[in-house]
This record gives sequence, C-alpha cells and structure tokens, in this order.
Amino acid sequence: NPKIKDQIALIGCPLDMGASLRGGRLGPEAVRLAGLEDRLKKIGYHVTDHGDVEVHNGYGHQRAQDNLNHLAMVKEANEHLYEKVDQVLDEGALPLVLGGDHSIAMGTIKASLNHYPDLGVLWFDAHGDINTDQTSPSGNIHGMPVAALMGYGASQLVDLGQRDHLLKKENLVYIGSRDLDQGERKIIRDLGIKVFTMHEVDALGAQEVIREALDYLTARTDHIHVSFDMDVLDPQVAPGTGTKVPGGMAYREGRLCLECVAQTGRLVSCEFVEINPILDHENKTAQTAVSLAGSLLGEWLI
Ligand code: B3U
Ligand code: MN
Ligand code: MN
Repeated sequence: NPKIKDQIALIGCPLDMGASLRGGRLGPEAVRLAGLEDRLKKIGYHVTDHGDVEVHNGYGHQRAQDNLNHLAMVKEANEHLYEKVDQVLDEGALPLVLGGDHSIAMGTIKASLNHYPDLGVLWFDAHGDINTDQTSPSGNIHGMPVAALMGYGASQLVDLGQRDHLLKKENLVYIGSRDLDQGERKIIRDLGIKVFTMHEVDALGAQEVIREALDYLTARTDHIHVSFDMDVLDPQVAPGTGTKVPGGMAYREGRLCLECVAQTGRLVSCEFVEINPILDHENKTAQTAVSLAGSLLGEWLI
C-alpha cells in the first residue's frame, strides 16, 4: 500500500490579484498563526516552513481590456511558486501550499505534473474555475486555473512553467460545485469531466461521493493532488473567503472527504486557498483550514 511522504514543505503564496477582493494575501500568515506547523508535527511529520514565495500585489481592482485582470502579477507569482514547488518535490517532500487566491493552483499543479504526469486532481470548490479569457464573466484569473492546466485559454497562462505536461481531463474530479457559469458548464459537459455537485453531496452523502471520486481517480493514477478552495464549505463554517455561495459543505463532510483521501496514501501535493482574513471572524477560517489539513494528512486515523 502506498504511504504519504513523511516530509512536508509549507509554502505560502500570498497573491490576491487573481480575485476581485483584496485580503487573500494575508491568508498564509493567518494559517501559520492558527498553528499549522505544530499541528502537523504532532501527527508525526517532519515539517519545514519555506516561508512565502515572492509576490507583488497591487491595490484596488482594474478590469483588463483582454479579460485577464492583473495578468503580469498573477503570472509572476505563479512562476515563483512553480519553481519552489518543483524544488521541494525534487527534495522528496510533500508541498502544502497556502493561498492566496485560487489562481496559484496553476503554479502548484504544473510543478506537481512535472513530477507526476499522470497526476489526479480533486478540486473542492463552489466554483468550476474552468473559465477562459473568452468565457469569463469577470476577467478574474482565479476563475481560470483549471482551463489553463488543461491547455485551454490564454497562452500566457497555458505556457506557465513546464508546458509539456497538461492535466488530463479524465484525471480531474470536482466536489461541491454549486456556482458554475454557462460557459463553464459547456466546457465541463463537452470534455466529459467528472463532477459531484452539492446536489450529489446532499443526495448521496459525502461518504458515497468521495468513495466514487476516489475509485474513479485511483483507477487511473497513484498520485493525487488536493486543491481545496475554502468556499466549498458553507459560509457559516468558512466566512473568511471572497466569493461565498450558500449551501456548502459542512465541516464534518469536508473532514470525512479529506480523511478518505489520506487513507489512500496517494496524496503527493495539496493547497488550501481563498482564505481572506479581512472577511473572517477571529481567524475561524484559517483555523478550519488547519484542522482540514490535519484530516488530509491522516490526523485521526489509526
Ligand atoms: N465563476 C466566476 C466567479 C468565481 C470563480 N471563482 C471564484 N469566483 N472564486 C468567475 O469570475 O470566473
Ligand atoms: Mn476556486
Ligand atoms: Mn471558489
């Protein structure tokens, strides 16, 4: 049976220019203050905090002509993240990346694909994040990483990092979707991507959904990446996030899903994103991220 690596590399990517609201840049520090490193050490991991990658954020929000808002800043941060994640994977550690807005999944996952070309991705999110510059209603790049990783949309995003390895459409599973744009629905349908919306979570239960999702992925790959957007959780559980959508997953449903991933022993990289302390209450959302990171790394499994 595969086993999770015993070395964890914490990496912060304090970028929020991929979103329309500022504040996600404070997410990595909020998660550190909520005790992530000690929590993982208690489980028995060797943990190294590599600090934050270099990011240059701006202030305010500018709609771009080409529908790629703040492209230069998003690209630069993702290039730095790609290099860092690539390096810690070379060193044999499991990268745990803290966001930052969800555009940073481009840097993390491109680097992980570089090491594991057959990488399977579990995308926990209220949103699809599979818009292109052609379909996006907002121009915000945090709504585009999945498309870019699969080779669709603006070449400036598709070409980031190592171009050779694209995420295979059959190696992605969505869990918790409940706010997909029309253009996104069409892309998801046309590509035949596996989706468990909140309808399925409610109708089948989290246990059945994660079992089907993991059966599907583990039939294809031994290497799993978890991309966890805090807005997959219900806004009551995770108020500190920029684009809240009602009717999200309960804390216990999130925990159950992530514990089931841990049980496979196939996790190779992960990220917790869209933590915005400015919108939070007493760092609740960062604390929830810490607990869920524990679950993903097998905290309560014996
Ligand atoms: N789908 C919309 C909204 C959105 C995507 N991701 C988040 N919000 N967090 C868009 O702008 O692409
Ligand atoms: Mn997202
Ligand atoms: Mn989202």
